Amino acid sequence: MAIPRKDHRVILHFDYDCFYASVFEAEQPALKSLPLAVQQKQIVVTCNYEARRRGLRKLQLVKEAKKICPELVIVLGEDLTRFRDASKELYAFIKSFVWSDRVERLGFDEIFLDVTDMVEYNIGLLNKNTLHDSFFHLDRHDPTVGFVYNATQCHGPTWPSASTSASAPCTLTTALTSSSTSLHLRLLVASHLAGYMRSQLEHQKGYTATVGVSTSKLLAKLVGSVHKPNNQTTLLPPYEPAEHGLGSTSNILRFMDGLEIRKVPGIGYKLAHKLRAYVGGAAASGPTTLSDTELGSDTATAGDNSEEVTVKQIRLLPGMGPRLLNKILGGAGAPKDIGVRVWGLLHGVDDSDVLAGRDIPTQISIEDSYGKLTTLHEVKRELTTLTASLIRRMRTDLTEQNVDSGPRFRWRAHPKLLRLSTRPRPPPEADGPRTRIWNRISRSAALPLYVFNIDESIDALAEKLVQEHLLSMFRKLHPEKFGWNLSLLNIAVTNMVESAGEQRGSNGRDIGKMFRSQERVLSEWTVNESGNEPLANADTDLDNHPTGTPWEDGDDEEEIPGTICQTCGALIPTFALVAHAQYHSAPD
Ligand code: TTP
Ligand code: MG
Repeated sequence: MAIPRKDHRVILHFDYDCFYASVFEAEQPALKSLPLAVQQKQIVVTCNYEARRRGLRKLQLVKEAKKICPELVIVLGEDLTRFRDASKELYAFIKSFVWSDRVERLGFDEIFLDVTDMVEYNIGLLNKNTLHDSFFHLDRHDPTVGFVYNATQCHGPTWPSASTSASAPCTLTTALTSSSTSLHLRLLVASHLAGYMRSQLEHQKGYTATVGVSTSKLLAKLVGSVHKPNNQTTLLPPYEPAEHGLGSTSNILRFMDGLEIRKVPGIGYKLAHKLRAYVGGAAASGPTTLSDTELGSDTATAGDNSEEVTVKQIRLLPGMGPRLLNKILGGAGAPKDIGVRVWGLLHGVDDSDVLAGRDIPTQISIEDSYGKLTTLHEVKRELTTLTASLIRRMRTDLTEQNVDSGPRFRWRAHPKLLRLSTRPRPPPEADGPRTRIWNRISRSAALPLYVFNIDESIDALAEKLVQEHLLSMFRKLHPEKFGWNLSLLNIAVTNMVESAGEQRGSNGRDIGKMFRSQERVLSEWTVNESGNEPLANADTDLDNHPTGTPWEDGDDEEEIPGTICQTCGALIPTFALVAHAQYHSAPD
């Protein structure tokens, strides 16, 4: 089956190395030479490379880590403010290099960039006679801004690597003679931009990153992780199989084939489980055909599920294709075209665009986790603390200095809804071994206008919001006087409406009108039940992504932190849940 691709784009993926640890190192450079670990609850969520050299790894018990490295310096990383701030600062820095606004954040420490226009512009200016001494223009309007580079070869490692490659290494000669000439040249030029940006990031900001260069978000992210840390990898063409040849001539297929299926974004815990089980079942019962499978859907859940399975193993199973994948992966809650989508992913297909960055978040949420929260007195105290943080964040992220006459600050956007979520602990016996995430319950209501009063103190506003609104929302969520045992409280403001005409692409709604109608709603004090709200982006399974792309929405990072691990009690940001779950499932 022919799989069409959007190969004309050039996409970079940046992943900062040991991000949380690097944030502390950037604040205190002396830490760089010491083994450094960031602790949340009793877990080392990340550690720097000095610590990794001494045998430490991410997601290790603090106790164990100290045993391995008694001189370990441990810093506390439960307050995410510094990581969020650093992430925003680095995003702005990286964005400043890129011409298009297609710069998308994924979680705190990953960024995708669409640099197609910059690369094409620079290819247009290449001078065949001085390729060794080319100049990469970073500014279309100022020809002096840029850097010198050697356009006869790629910057940094490639996949396949120059030494192991059956195909020729990434040089301009191959770029100009290969059948996929322009693709080769685009990737070669992009690899120099990636190298330059990495060095600027390190020298100007003190952070190192691992970068992937390819034509889609999926491939750029996957190939980037081949050489870690502080390095980059370019996925070389050919990207298409030779016209009459076998699939193995495509470097995309060869690269994808070697990956464990769980590594592929979009194939999350659930899908990987079903695929592994299917492979286990197929191995046990001999070659399987589509009609075998059609005889009984139980095949999909039989078999040994502990084995790692590669993309190649799945792809080459007898009868494998979108139809069989639909049989294996379909079912309640799965998108109808799950088979086609996963078949595409196994072939490295991801047509999703790098999304333009927004500087106004879609929502702001603050939460905390608790070992035990059982009395109304404690709830009120915690709600007040969280609400004060929320209002502080609203003021930081949603206001700007007023250049006109009038008040000193103005709101750039107004959230319309206030949402309170809690997560009650289920009784122990109700909790099967596979339940990794407890459900949240939440209620929403119109956000009262007084919250936007900048002249009022944050503490007074927080007290008022809790007394007049949040406590009553809480009682509606938990009508019983006691007996509930909460593991989490989250307060969020959502349904952001940008102030008229301020933001590019803003639909310029009339805020005054909106608030007048909101007053009416408020006076009736209606509370909307949002029911059992599943954790957003809790896993990377495609069936959690109704849009059909394997990517989280970068703007939704405001939901971070995500959830508490039941096994170790650590607070895990949503984007890190998968890696964290793998940590617990890995044998010691
Ligand atoms: P990662 O990108 O997984 O890790 P990293 O950037 O620390 O290290 P690497 O060099 O291997 O990329 O996660 C980004 C940050 O997310 C990490 O610095 C700490 C945080 N995190 C958690 O808080 N809990 C977790 O379980 C994981 C995996 C990460
Ligand atoms: Mg990282």
